[in-house]
Amino acid sequence: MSYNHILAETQGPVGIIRLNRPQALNALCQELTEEMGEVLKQYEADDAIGCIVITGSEKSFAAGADIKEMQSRDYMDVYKSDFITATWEEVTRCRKPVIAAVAGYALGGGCELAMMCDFIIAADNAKFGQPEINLGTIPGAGGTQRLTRFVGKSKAMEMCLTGRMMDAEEAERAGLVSRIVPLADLEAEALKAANSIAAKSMPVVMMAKESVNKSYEMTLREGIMFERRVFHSTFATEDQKEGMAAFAEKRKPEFKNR
Ligand code: DAK
Repeated sequence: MSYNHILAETQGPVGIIRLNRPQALNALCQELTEEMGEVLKQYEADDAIGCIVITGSEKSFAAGADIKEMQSRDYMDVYKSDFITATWEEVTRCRKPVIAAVAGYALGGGCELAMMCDFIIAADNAKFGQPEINLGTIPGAGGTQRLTRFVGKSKAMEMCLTGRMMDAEEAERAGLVSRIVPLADLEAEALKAANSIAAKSMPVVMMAKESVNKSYEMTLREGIMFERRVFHSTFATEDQKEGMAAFAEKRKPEFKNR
């Protein structure tokens, strides 16, 4: 299936979404977010897919929501239509892991989209920022909340109030990205990570993802109890039996996703 603003392809067990609006530095227009949401749902439903990668171009992951599309909308319009929220947050509904492979600009909604993914691998030319303040607005897809959780109040506040961009080195130091790779290796490294995840037991990967995400929503005591219960439940899977047997027998596990 072909789309107007993204390229979707699968490579083995990895579903790839490439944002593809080069003339607008991959600005996230409504149609692009609808296309992305549709493909994410397909990958979620496809048992052959074990991990998803969202990426952009070498110059830009995404330079934000499409400012030209947004500029003429008024309050009642965005409020009543729950402006773009419906399609934007599809990535947060994925139970399978989603990796953001970011090169170039990840600004505004682009930074927010990357932060909605499970982790970010950054090329050495990546630049992150929440420049909405320069447009007379504020982040609207989680920037004030997720960025603060990633990098702490002081840096998040500075970025949201001044619109200053962070380069890849600063983003890694601050904990926004899991690691930096040379631009030329970004796709290969993201695919390597995605293939490594896809080779594990999918239900157990989903349990691990859910458990890490709970740490954002629960107290430590509740989160640890949630983890404990999920940990116990992995012992009901065939894959836990296989994983531990394979270790004891000094062979590679063959997970059946059961
Ligand atoms: N929207 C529309 N077009 C954009 C764009 C954007 N965000 N960013 C770049 N473009 C377009 C430029 O207008 C230009 O188009 P032409 O003039 O050639 O037609 C083309 O892309 C190339 O851009 P530049 O000529 O500006 O390229 P430079 O290399 O000189 O500069 C730049 C690159 C990234 C520094 C610059 O383009 C820039 O500052 N762009 C805007 C960045 C920005 O302010 N981003 C935040 C947008 S607000 C929500 C969800 C999300 C959001 C809100 C709500 N809900 C779920 C409720 C998100 C809001 C935002 O992201």
